[in-house]
Amino acid sequence: MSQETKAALASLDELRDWTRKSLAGASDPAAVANIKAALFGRKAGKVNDLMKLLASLPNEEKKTFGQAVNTLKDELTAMIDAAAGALDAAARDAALRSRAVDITLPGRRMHDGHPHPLTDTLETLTGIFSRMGFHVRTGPHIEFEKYNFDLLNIAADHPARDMHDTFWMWDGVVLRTHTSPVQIRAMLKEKPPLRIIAPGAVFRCDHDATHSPMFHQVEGLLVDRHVTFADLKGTLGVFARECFGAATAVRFRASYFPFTEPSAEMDIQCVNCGGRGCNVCKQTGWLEILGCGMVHPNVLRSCDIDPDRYTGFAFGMGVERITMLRFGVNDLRLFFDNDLRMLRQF
Ligand code: 2NL
Repeated sequence: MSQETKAALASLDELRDWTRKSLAGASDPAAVANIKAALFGRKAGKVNDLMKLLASLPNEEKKTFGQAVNTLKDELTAMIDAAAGALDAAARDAALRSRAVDITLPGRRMHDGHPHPLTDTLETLTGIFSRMGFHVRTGPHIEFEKYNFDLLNIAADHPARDMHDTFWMWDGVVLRTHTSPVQIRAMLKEKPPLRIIAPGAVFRCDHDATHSPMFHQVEGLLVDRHVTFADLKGTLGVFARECFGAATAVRFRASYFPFTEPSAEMDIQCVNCGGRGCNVCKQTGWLEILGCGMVHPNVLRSCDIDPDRYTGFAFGMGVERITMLRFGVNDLRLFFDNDLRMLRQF
């Protein structure tokens, strides 16, 4: 092999070494691009310069050298691609690392929403009576004095008016003090047989540890032919067992309401002590949970229902009181503070 060809082949090795070193020192894609241009640039490229050597070589050795140049070209291209690829991967790696999320950190706790305990009780109570065939009826919070008092056998000079510390809106218009007007409206509009349940907010001008100016009631009314006090006791006994458990004992005590005669209050065996006596039931073993009675003939008459043909029973209960018993809450005001530390316990 001629001296010229040996020298030419040696310059190929030099170029390979130069490329390797240059690429090793290249720290970004631009540096790699510069090296590529220095090798393959159309005018000043080192690989093009090699081809110029070809002319000076003996003819029979040109093929060997030409093949060696082609092999080198492939090698250099591969080296450049590898270097560019490595820099690319490193850049991508760095970018990902800078945005890294520590998946071992604890997540942020999501709190599920749920109905307010009073809503839960309201729905439980209306659910029980709905399944017994009562229809839910609602009415306005602002009521006529007539529907809230007069038609309920509570005359203007009736002492029972003082029992209800009434918010007066205008002459003859009040914030309803009970949900009875809903049932009055039902009796005036829909004729017997009637089975309705009236849940909702009511208002009394009274505010202390055991009274809120706005609270909730569920009242019920059933009017039909031949309805007796036995129907009342049976229905409310079923209700007590559905609401407080199948083993719940009930008792009825005589009471007074102007809109019912006779009237009674229903107690259940204390949910806290089972009747043995504790501070929840004030050592009596019993808890009062509702008032009830046979609808007063005057009330039926004032709604154009003939008391000689129809009789009925009615009842009313405080939703806050029942919620306190169900969940063991001892202060009514906790229901209205909307303190999440309280509400999340349900
Ligand atoms: C109580 C007592 C009661 C009624 C509500 C009623 C309604 C009509 C006719 C007759 Cl339209 N009565 N409602 C009857 C007896 C008792 O509520 O302690 N509530 C919290």
